[in-house]
Amino acid sequence: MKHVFLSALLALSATAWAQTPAAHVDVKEPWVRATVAQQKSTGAFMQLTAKADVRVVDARSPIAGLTQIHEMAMEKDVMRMREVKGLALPAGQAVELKPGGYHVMLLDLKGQVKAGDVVPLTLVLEDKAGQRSTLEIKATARALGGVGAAAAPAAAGADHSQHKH
Ligand SMILES: [Cu+2]
Repeated sequence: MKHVFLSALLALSATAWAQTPAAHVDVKEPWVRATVAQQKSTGAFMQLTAKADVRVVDARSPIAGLTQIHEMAMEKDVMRMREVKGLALPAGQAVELKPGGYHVMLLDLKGQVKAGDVVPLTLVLEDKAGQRSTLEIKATARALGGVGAAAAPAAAGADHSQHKH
């Protein structure tokens, strides 16, 4: 009796997992780097922790014409970023998407991203069985210094023009 009950439970949880793997990924502090006028691309960053092994295989955002998963890496002494096919999220391990490392690249931006803007992001996840699901994220735009002195005055201006309605 006990054995049968356990098998049924296991079968149930396996099914639930297959249908909603996205629910098993914890997202911490999602943010997008605010842009200056005319800037055509930016990055999105966050910390992801999956309960079971999954891969981020694609990303989408309505603010970008094209969205890719990128990594920054040294290539012949030069820091470059390049597109990766996917980003593994090993079970129980926090994976950091941060400046200088992995990030979601938002290209062909449809407009300026101002500090405080809420940017919707969708991550497409794939589990070991090849089953895909989506994870909806709301990232907040942050104006950060350190991108270069030229960006600072524009970022300050963006703060002044920010109205919340
Ligand atoms: Cu990039």
